[in-house]
Amino acid sequence: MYWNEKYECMPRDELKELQLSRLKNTLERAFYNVPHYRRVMQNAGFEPGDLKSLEDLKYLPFTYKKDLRENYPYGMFAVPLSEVVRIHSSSGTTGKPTVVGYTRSDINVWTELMARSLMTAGIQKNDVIQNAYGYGLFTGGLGFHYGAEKIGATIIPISGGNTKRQVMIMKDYGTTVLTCTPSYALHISEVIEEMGLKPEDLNLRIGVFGAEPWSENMRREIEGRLKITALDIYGLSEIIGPGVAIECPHKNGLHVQEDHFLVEVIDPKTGDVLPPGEKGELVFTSLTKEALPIIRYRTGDISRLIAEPCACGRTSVKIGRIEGRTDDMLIIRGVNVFPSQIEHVLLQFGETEPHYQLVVDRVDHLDVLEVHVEVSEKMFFDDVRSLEILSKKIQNEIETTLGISVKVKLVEPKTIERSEGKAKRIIDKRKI
Ligand code: DLL
Repeated sequence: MYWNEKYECMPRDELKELQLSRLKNTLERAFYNVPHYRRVMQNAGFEPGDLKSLEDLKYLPFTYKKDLRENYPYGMFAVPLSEVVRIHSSSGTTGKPTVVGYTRSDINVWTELMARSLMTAGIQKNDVIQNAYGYGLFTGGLGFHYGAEKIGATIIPISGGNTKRQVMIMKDYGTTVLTCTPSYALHISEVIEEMGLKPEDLNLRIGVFGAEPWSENMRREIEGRLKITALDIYGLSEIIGPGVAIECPHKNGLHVQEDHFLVEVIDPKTGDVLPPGEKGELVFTSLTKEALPIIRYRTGDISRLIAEPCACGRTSVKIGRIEGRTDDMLIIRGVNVFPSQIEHVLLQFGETEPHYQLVVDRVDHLDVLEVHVEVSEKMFFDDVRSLEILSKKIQNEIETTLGISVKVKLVEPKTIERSEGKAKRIIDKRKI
């Protein structure tokens, strides 16, 4: 079942022509409306008119998360704010978030892509979708919401959290599709058991999970516990949100919505474009976005291109499951966290030393982040009460910055292992 067969199954020659003409428009839009793009393109000696074929894309400079940060909040927008109908944002590398904007047409495109994605996953008009992705600045909640309404399915905009209520609603409202992060799906499956229910007591049949890394093992676990088909969805705010790529039930890679995004895989060290099959960093270029055109965006996500035709009939190239990141970004309960954000907070406190470690674990399938930080010699001999107050203060500050709960553990001076090279700041005990 296709939502838009014309584009989902477009012959590749035709698709390439469409991509080229859309790419030309995007370059012009960016060059003439975004000072950052004009500057970097001029520095690279490449102007929009120089683009003759899709292969010329490799001459264009990359765009990085830091470019969005440096142009915070609206400097990368190619339209006046009066044309922007929605803002979303995600975590930045040091405190400042990345702000993304959408024109009415961008929202329509996103909705179309989410409608296609849901249909690709096998979801139909008569499904009842329980959307447990967070609603708000995060793109997950609203992205799924509008796509589900578009295909005429029934959406339950429950957002994340309050798991017992999730289960109760799942049972009482006859939910057939669950959308959330894969770790939350596992947690929900446990609570279902704790509440004395079995998958057979529910109507669930499909899950669409993403926003964080997961594995084939985790898929098997979720499918076994919930008795559903679990499919992977990929996206990022800078490109549009969820719906950049989605698995079909053949479970052999995620179809990229190539009429709206160009995908490349590059060697993260040299920047060279790699052929299909080779592992590297995903780089996306938007083809139709108005408010925030984005050229060769370095996602930091590691994957590979799968060019073989898919049995589902869609002609798009696919990407393999995300296998890791090129940087130290952690995803904790679906929220992107950079260690530098935490360091930034810690350095504001004179009572601590700049030696810290982030210990991440999964307890009952939920991510737990513990920040271990050394206190100064002087502080260490203070009374327990002042240490407690300090720990609480740090915890509050980090929680305000990251928007997720953390535990703070103050440790004795000189107990965090010193390194002679790159500091080992992260101990990730999660098994995915
Ligand atoms: O996580 C958008 C999204 C929402 C995708 C709901 C899927 C479902 P950001 O908050 O900007 O956007 O985070 C983007 O999350 O660069 C990846 O590192 C990671 N990510 C997203 N989907 C997957 C996935 C949303 N399926 C960052 N597998 C990306 C692994 C994923 N990592």
